[in-house]
Amino acid sequence: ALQGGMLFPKETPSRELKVLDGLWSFRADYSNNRLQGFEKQWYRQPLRESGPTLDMPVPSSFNDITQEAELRNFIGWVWYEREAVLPQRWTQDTDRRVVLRINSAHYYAVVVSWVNGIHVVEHEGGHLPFEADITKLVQSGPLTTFRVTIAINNTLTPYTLPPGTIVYKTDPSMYPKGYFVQDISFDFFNYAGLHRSVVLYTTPTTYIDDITVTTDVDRDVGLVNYWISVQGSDHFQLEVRLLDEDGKIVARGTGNEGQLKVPRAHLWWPYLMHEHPAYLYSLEVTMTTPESVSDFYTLPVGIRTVAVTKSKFLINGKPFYFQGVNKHEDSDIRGRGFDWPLLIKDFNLLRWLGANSFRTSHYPYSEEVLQLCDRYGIVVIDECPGVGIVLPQSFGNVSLRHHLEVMDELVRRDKNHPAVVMWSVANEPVSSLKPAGYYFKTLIAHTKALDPTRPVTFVSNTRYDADLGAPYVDVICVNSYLSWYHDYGHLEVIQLQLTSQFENWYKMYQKPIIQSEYGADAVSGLHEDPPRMFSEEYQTALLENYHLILDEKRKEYVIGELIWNFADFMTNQSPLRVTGNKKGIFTRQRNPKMAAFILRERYWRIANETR
Ligand code: BDP
Repeated sequence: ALQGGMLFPKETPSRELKVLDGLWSFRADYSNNRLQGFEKQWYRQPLRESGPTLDMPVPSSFNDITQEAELRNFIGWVWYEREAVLPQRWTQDTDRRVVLRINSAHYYAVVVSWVNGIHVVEHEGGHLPFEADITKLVQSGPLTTFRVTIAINNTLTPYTLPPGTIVYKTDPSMYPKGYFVQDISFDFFNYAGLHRSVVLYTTPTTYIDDITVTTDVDRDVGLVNYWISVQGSDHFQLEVRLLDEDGKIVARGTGNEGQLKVPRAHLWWPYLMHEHPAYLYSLEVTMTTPESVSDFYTLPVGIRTVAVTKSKFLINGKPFYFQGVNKHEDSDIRGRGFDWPLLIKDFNLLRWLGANSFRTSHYPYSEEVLQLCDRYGIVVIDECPGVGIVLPQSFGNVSLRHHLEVMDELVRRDKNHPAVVMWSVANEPVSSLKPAGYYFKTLIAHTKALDPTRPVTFVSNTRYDADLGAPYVDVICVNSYLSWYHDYGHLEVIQLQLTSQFENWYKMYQKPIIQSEYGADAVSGLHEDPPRMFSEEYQTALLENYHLILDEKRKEYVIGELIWNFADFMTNQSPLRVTGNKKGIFTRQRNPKMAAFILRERYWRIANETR
């Protein structure tokens, strides 16, 4: 079980925040064993004293920043360092806690972080935040300038999420001595670095550590259940107030847990499903102690329900159809690094498209993304980094234990977002392997225990009658690439094959189905009529064939369609990929291909039908 909460760090009247974005000093450790940084203790002194450094922007992947192919493809430890100047009151007032938070250090990362050369925290896993309480360190002397050093390793093993393997090439007639490459079974570039902000923030010494909110609806009364944990002292009082969008108090409560009742509640509705979608209340939590310490934290709350029947996905009791996309955190130069302009552009494109949902393929996205989904009413299938699970070892106990922990961390971080309506524990695992039954049974049961309010799934490309994990999911998510990876060039088989696909799965499991991926590569600007693979016409024609069958089956038990992919994205180099995966309906620079207009027309038509 995890210790402590992971509330999004923000300024409140009792909390300060210092964002350490900008230029950091950087060095990749090219020594043969990649361990020179540890052996020579680079963290003891400013990094520039142990050798040359690069200027590295944070947040960003490091891979595409320089002109060095060696750095783009680097595997091993990289070192980041910068100084932070702290206000005197942070280092002198002992009624304050100072916390270092790393929002993500990608990819697989054992992050070792030091403050002034003193080890403070390690973490495994590239997409979820972790923290260290550094109060003692910053309050131990007269210093107000601190050096933060972070070492990140992007090596994947069969036991990391996602998994990978290092392959040593030992034939001296073909490869230099010590040569190795990383083998991965997932289709996106293994970007690495400090992909999200590193921040310092303060709380009082007795503080609100975590808040959990679940919601329900009883006729027109909204029910908001809350649990609050406080750390630092046993003597405190808690008050909660729920405010509507006009700032009017609609309910009050006291104590660690309780239920707030909101008469005539405004429900949180998805985009396009209601004239006022995404209604958010604010839960203001106030903690006070007899010594008159106070802490304040405000959480946005969307009141909504989620339920799954044999053939429907219900939000607030009404059937919801996922018309949306799969995404990646991916763009030119910054790789997987967080970027506000890109983010807002993507949301504007989603709304232009009439998309009401996306899946966070194939890893948890930044918290800012989910906050915007809450505000815009974009529904999210929240996926953990369980992608490329194909090796038998990756279904063993070591992997399972780590996977359970990642779900602990994911649910802890994202549990309060109304936009998140379902967890996805994996993408395209080889779920026909014998241990997959136990693996998914355990993983899904664990996730449901962590969060009994949301359905759980994983995304399958296994045959319906060979999938040992499917019995445990609430919703069947199927990927298929008809007339792309099979019968390529033969658009005429799609309708028949897709019909069989849906009917087989439904007959076997009697659960609602999402077409969780489908698509075709198209090189923007490549035109061919009659359509040929890789042209925009082929991509469009393929989608149109899928849509004919989706239109039939969505009247029955198909509850969604998520195109692969929202935008072109970078992958490893391979003869299958023309500088990356080109299945985007937008280019990597977010310009529309023909397919974007087809989908736009379709999504708005479906929205208008059901409104
Ligand atoms: C699916 C994967 C996705 C790939 C896609 C493709 O889930 O990550 O990018 O195929 O090959 O199998 O385009």
